[in-house]
Amino acid sequence: MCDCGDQRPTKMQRVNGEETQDLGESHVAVGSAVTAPKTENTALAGAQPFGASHYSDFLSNVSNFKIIESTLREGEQFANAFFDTDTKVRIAKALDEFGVDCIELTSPAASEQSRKDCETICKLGLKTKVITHIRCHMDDARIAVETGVDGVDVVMGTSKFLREYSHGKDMMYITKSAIEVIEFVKSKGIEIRFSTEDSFRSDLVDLLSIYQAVDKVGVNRVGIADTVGVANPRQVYDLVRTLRGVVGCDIECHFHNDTGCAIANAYTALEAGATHVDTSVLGIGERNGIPSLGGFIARMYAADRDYVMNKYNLKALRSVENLVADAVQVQIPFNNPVTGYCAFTHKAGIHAKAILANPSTYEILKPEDFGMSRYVSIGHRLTGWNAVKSRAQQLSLDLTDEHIKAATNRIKVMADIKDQTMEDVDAVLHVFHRAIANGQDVSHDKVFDRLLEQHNQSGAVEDETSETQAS
Ligand code: HCA
Ligand code: CU
Repeated sequence: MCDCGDQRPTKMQRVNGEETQDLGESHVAVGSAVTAPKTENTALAGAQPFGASHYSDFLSNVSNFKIIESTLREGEQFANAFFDTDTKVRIAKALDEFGVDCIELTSPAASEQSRKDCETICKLGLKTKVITHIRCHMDDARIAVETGVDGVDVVMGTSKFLREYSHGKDMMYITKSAIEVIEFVKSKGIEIRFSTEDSFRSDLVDLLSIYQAVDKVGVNRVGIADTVGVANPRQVYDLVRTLRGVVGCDIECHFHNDTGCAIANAYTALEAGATHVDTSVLGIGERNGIPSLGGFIARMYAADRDYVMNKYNLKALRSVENLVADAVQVQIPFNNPVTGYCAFTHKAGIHAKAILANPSTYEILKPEDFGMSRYVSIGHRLTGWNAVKSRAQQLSLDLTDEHIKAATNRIKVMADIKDQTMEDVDAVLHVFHRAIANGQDVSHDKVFDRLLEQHNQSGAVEDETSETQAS
């Protein structure tokens, strides 16, 4: 199994939520009773803490979009990817379990095994539609329609780069081939999409004329592909909005992430009227890939939590990511949306205080909706007494606010030298608690240092015993 997520710093406390992670011994997992945030009781309860109040375009599909999950097609183009049949089946089932609308598979014309795998996946009886992805060519189309797929995605390069250096065909030839393939696939009762590769470096007039021509012959979707990752959200909005006025069919969008705009572009495309977005798990694909399923889902959740929660099984995200990470031998990125190891960890004292009072203050995603947990990091110089107090309460140590503030100062002094583990923080609290019970004055550095040393030497077990005796 992937060990992603095991690097969690040792100075965190879990403040609520279901425990779903395999935390190491130094990680303190605490029940929700003491610090469960009281969202319902706050003045903000009536507000919509997890949804951005968005004004929207009348064409916007941010609350009505479909995901074409391309881990088994674009993802197979990732440098590290080699999926054997069993792995493909497991990924397909995991994506089905998550609830994506379609999965896209490598062309059956790519290799004999690709063709067989395509047939195998079609026979799994998944709820998700199974689509394959082919060149705009009758030879490929004939093979594709025999595999049992629900849909075929066709693509052909239209930019001058690709027309000149890749296939060498002109727009007339491209349009003619597209219509031939579309009519053939449709005649078999199979869904068909036509996309232009490198759309953002293609001539706008060429693009609109070919999309119009394929729409006229009844294509189910047209696709825009930012093959090289050159587009920015504003360009995306303009192109999709223009296309929306020209065709009646659905619009799919495919964005590469070379300049880090893939998810923003996908979101903007939906705002402009696109209907389908391509993703892959962890964003794997050619070069640095396309929108990650998890990042895209996080973005859409922030726009319309109800739509996303009702449609997708968000708690399955982590396992599908782990499955794919293992298959292509990468770690889950530390800053991954939702599942990155610190995605729900709050550190600064000001943040911790507010989070403990109401998580909506600093969270737009609710970790428990994704089967994740919220953490507060305590043992550092930016810590605050509210977080320390919450930890003392979890340890059932009865300390006044003044004592907690004094303990917090101690923690800061120690954390100025190096970050403190949760055990270090707990030791300070235990020393304070015991000293006060015994009438010792811990405001003297020497007294405190001696007691702390004694505590550390005697060990936590003995401490617990004296704790019970003292109280
Ligand atoms: C590629 C093809 C593609 C196709 C996208 C699509 C792209 O270059 O590998 O079918 O819409 O990025 O253009 O992935
Ligand atoms: Cu691509």
